[in-house]
Amino acid sequence: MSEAIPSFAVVGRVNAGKTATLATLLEVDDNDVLRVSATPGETTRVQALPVVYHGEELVRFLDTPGFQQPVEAMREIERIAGGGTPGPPHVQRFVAECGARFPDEVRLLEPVVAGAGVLYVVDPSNPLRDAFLAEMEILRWTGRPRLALLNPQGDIPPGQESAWRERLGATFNLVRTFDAHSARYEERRKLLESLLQIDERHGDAIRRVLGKMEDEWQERRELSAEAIVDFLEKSLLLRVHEPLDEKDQGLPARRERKRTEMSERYFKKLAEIENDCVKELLKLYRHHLLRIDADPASHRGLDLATEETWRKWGLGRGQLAAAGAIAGGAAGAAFDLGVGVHSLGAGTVIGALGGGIAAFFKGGSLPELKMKFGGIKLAGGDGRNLVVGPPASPNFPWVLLDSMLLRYQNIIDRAHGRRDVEAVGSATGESRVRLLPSEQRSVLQKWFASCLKGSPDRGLEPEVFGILNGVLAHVP
Ligand SMILES: Nc1nc2c(ncn2[C@@H]2O[C@H](COP(=O)(O)OP(=O)(O)OP(=O)(O)O)[C@@H](O)[C@H]2O)c(=O)[nH]1
Ligand SMILES: [Mg+2]
Repeated sequence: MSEAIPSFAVVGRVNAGKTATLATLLEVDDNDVLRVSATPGETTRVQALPVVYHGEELVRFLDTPGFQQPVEAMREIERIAGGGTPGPPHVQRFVAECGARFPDEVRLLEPVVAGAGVLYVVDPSNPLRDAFLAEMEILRWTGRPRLALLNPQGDIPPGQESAWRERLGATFNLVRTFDAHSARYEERRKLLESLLQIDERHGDAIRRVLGKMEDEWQERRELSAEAIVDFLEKSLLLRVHEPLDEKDQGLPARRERKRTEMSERYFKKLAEIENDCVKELLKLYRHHLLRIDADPASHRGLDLATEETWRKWGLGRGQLAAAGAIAGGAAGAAFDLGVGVHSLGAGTVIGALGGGIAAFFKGGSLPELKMKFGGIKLAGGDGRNLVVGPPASPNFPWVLLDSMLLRYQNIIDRAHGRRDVEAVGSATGESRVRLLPSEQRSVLQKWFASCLKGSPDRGLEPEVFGILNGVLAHVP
């Protein structure tokens, strides 16, 4: 093992979650690279996981097989020490001589004896038995810098975590919790910082890893903001066109059929645009086991038609009005909102809005929930066309944005150490756009309106990007 590259071996009882811990820390959700499994003894050899930035290996982690016979191995090392206090030379001899009887213990101790630091993973929902105490003793005798990680896999009985902490605190340089199934960026960063605390000799390399990690995270966020701006623009510009022939004009039922078919096509395309954005986000955050779930058939991805969506996502009525989504321009309809309505002039009215808004604002606590489309527009002159465009609801762009922000949240919440397949989903979580300051909502609304009118305001785009980048930075 090269002395120049700091190495850390992840050790612990079989099934403690060693591989899952590394998978989450290093963002590997691929079982071909790191096999996480409920079968004890899954990892049978030491696997090196180099942390490489731009071709340079900065730190190396080592996944190891779990302790299988810690008590017997401890006794063997004591025997080698011949009644004296066991220490590094005795562990070294154990590694050199006892491979046949203790294949797992020898394999996991090999890299430690060769100079690696120790990350000891325990599941504190297990009672603190002799076998664990034996593991701790052996690791103490190696004399290497040691960090203990509590990775709870189930409910911890009262008092048990403090018993673990107390015991570990006596033998390890530092004790931290790292839940391999839920740790996120912040916890990953803290784990790396803990390595600095147990082994300052490798400080430079670890600080460089931390710096690179921060840069990379920022870059991903910016690329995500770009992907979301692109998604919103494409969605708001989306129109489905169909020529309108003589028969369509003569037969209302036929025309209606055509419109239904076109709106289905519209939502299918919308779901495709949405899926493309989610795909991009999954790629940026290196997830392969999250399923993309926008379903064009049910429009589940947007769910604009359900009351639930309106209650949870998008802006409230007053917020919509303040953002300028409603500008009092709908054919002089009188709105009685009980809040200040800023009449910002017809210029800011979304092009596709129709009478639906009046119903929305005059209605009770909830908007009228019927889908309203840009409507059948007869393009004048030679080419007569049916056009299906964005739903007329002024909340449409806000619900689109909210649903994507919730997906983003779900993506960055997902720990790479998990191996279950899950839908990205958007059905949980509270509205994020409602938390935006009103000036930011106005800027976004102006830009949404320009997109809906078919000519995105390029001048506003940097500001829109900046706002979204800021929003993503506040997703924990
Ligand atoms: N609920 C929960 N389960 C976990 C957690 N960490 C690991 N597991 C599960 O525990 C089992 C063992 O995880 P692994 O990471 O394979 O454990 P290991 O220590 O590498 O096991 P071996 O290689 O067999 O020694 C798997 O089914 C994991 O999904 C956790 O934080 N929470
Ligand atoms: Mg393993």
